[in-house]
Amino acid sequence: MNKNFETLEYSVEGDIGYLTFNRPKALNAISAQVIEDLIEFSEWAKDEKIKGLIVTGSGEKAFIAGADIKAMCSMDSKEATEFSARGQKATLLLENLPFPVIAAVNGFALGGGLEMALACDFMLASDNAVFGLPEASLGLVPGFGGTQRLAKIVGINRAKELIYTGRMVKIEEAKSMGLVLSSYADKTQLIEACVDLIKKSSKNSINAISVAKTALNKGLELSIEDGLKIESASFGEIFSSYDMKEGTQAFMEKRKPNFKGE
Ligand code: DAK
Repeated sequence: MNKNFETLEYSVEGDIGYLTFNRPKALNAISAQVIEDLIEFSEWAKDEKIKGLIVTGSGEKAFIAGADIKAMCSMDSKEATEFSARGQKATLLLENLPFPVIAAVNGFALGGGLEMALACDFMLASDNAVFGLPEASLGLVPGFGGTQRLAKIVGINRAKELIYTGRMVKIEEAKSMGLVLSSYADKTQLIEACVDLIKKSSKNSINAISVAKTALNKGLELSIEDGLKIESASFGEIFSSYDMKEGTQAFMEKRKPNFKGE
């Protein structure tokens, strides 16, 4: 089902959802309204029966050029804490949606924009993509999870270097540090690649993917012992699913499985 918000657009084609950050005049910068829209969207979208979600920014120039600097200028400490808390809630809801979520990074992904992309499962990007956490150059610190999620992907040394210097990273370097999986000549090809990836994963059980995603996301926070407990529980849970019975039965009958996502 299509659904529009003041700052976001959501549409469905086939069984793929498309979420677009839509403030092109401000290079899709994240205002308080964007955060509220994203929370409302994510709380609603968790029940969507889609096989994957592609998250992108309107236009060709920017995915998201960061938190809205003009709006942040006038915040006091209390408002900034609230803004950060709501932003963190939004990224957590996005991170835990029960289907694959791909950030299609077209152009600038800076500050809060990179933090939004980090809350997705992974990033594919266009060749003109530029990444960075320039908060320190504005006298700020990353406030939407950047100090936590970046290091888990690129390692603590590289994350510190990027946050301390605030420097911009171009696409080849972003791929070499594991921040981006692959890149494409333009936005059209980028979206096609995201669709292709979701189509490949949608041949598998969305139920199994969702359970594995929860185990992966939760496990990253835990010791190996506690993470393995989550894996065991997930493994047990999946044994009562229709898709597990169908997938294994289909293998034995030498046919393709007909998954229902339950
Ligand atoms: N906020 C507001 N407006 C922005 C913006 C932003 N982040 N980025 C761009 N814009 C606006 C520009 O002001 C301009 O608007 P007009 O002047 O036309 O009204 C329009 O978008 C087009 O931008 P430019 O004219 O600057 O375009 P250029 O091609 O020349 O440059 C650029 C593109 C992306 C290099 C440049 O716009 C730029 O440097 N933008 C700012 C990038 C940046 O520093 N991003 C990080 C923001 S800090 C926290 C929560 C969150 C955060 C921190 C703390 N807590 C509450 C604790 C996160 C912080 C950030 O994200």
